[in-house]
Amino acid sequence: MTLPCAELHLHLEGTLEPETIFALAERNRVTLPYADVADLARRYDFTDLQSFLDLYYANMATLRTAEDFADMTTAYLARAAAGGVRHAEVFLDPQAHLDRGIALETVLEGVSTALASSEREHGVSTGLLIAFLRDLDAEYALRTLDRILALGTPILGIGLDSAEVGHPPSKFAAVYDRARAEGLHCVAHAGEEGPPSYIWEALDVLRVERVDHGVRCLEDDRLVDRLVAERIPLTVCPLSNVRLRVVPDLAAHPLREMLRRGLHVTVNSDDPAYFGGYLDDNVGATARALDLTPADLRELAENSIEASFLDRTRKNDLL
Ligand code: ES4
Ligand code: ZN
Repeated sequence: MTLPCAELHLHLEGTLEPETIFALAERNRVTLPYADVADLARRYDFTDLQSFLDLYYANMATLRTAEDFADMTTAYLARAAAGGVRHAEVFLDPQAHLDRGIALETVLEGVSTALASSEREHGVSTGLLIAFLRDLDAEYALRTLDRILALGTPILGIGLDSAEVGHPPSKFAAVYDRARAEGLHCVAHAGEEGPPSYIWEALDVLRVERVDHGVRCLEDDRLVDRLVAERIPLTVCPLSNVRLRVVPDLAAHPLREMLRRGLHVTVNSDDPAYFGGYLDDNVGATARALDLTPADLRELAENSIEASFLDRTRKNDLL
């Protein structure tokens, strides 16, 4: 997309391209269980969210130093800028690295250094969203949040990701209460594989300001009415939805219907290295598959900026 836009649903660890995974493995002397880049790329054939998550977490083994985290972040920002992204609010999964024995300081130093120079180097303003792994317990998330706050790393807000079904938002009520008390923004993945009731919970219990994915809201008319009335942004990721079989193909994606029903939808790339494309690729492929009009594309770009946590002045600069 050549229109200036914001990316609001992007997992930094989901930007590791197969070539980068091999380069990092060599740099850090990590042995990969794949013969070569092509062998790894052949495994990007997912049947559901969990089949993707298994590979996504396994490939994180190649991230060891602050430089690795900085390089991953910088490569994403450069690619995003080339696709028209002028602002990015990006997710990081610190617990996935803590669990492999990488220090929190290492992870945050690398990522935050790269984010801090992004506006100067790439013309992309940034914000960091700390995502908690919903399949782990809430006490661990709370401890991790407290440690990050104590380190003083600038963060914009928190999110909730990983295996959705069986891990409803309400499990993390205390984490979100704490984040809100600290002045952090609150978002959560809900209604990707999980039912509409998880979107209700994200709104009512976690009091999120945006819903990540949220496509299953269409199964509940009352929920759609509420999302429209409260102008809650949904960060939709079309190529992700196809690759994780949330929808059968792009032509069947509900994005256009969501726009027509007045939902505040934005297009995002989720895990671009795994799902077949960055934000501009998502917009281009979806526009072709769904015959989106120039007015639709303008609405999507404007929605992304409005749905961001930027202040009014910077939003107006980008609009
Ligand atoms: C994710 Cl697509 C998706 N859903 C849930 N958790 C995730 N973590 C990274 N990508
Ligand atoms: Zn996601």
